[in-house]
Amino acid sequence: QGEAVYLDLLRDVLHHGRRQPTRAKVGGEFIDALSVFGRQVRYDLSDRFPLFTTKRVSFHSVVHELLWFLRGETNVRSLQAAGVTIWDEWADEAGELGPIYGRQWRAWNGPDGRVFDQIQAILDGLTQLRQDPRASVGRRLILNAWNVADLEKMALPPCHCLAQFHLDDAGRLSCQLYQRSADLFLGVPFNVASYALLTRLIAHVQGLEPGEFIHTLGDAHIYVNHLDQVRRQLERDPRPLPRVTLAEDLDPTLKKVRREQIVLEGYHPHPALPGEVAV
Ligand code: UFP
Repeated sequence: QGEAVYLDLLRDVLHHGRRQPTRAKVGGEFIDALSVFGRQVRYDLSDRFPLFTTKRVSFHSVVHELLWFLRGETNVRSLQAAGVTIWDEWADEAGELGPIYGRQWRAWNGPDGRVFDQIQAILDGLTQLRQDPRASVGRRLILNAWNVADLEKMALPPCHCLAQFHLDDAGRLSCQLYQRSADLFLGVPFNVASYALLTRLIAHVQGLEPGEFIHTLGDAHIYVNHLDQVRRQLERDPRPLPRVTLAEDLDPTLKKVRREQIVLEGYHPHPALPGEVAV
């Protein structure tokens, strides 16, 4: 059961995390967090989907945000039109977030004026690799959002910085993410679902089976204003994970995937546990 490993991590940080000051604020005041440094959690993607059940996670928001990244967008207006407000705190008056994930994934600007579409490069790399398992891209399928030259223009430096994809000899596609900073209560359930879905989408358009999502965490923390909710969440019994099915005719570039082409089934979570986000 995939969710148990996440709950173990929550318990680990609740019991062994060191209380640290942070730069983040809640209600205008600095907030501390219980924090550990360096953890790794694995989720099997071959059957069920890791959308956690011990509190409701908004799959709607996960899907819209990921499709927005995949379209290369960095303005919150189209997310807001879909009822998704998760990026609003960081946007300027025009709704802009600067060159965050969408820009880096789809249009990383090279120093010589060339523009790099990292998602398309991964799709093309997998196409090559399916034809030739010795293709040189085999261990180089990297999606990197940490563009040092652009960091100061971003509303928030990337938390999920770098992902590597991996195709095994059985045709299974796995993904390992390095997340430098992880808000375990609010951010991580979302991040896990998002990368699980990205892996499923890439596997689907390449005719591959989904393998594992491996989540490697730098600073893994629980903000102290979330401790009561975390204790309540840990008292709940996880339920069977849901399933996600994808339409057969997804856009092979993943730029024009539509919300209704991604269907969640069998999701019966415990009620939501609201918590205020540290900004
Ligand atoms: N955070 C996540 N996941 C995300 C995201 C943000 O956990 O996808 F965008 C959290 C981590 C941290 C804060 O609590 O947001 C970012 O702050 P900092 O840049 O100081 O690490």
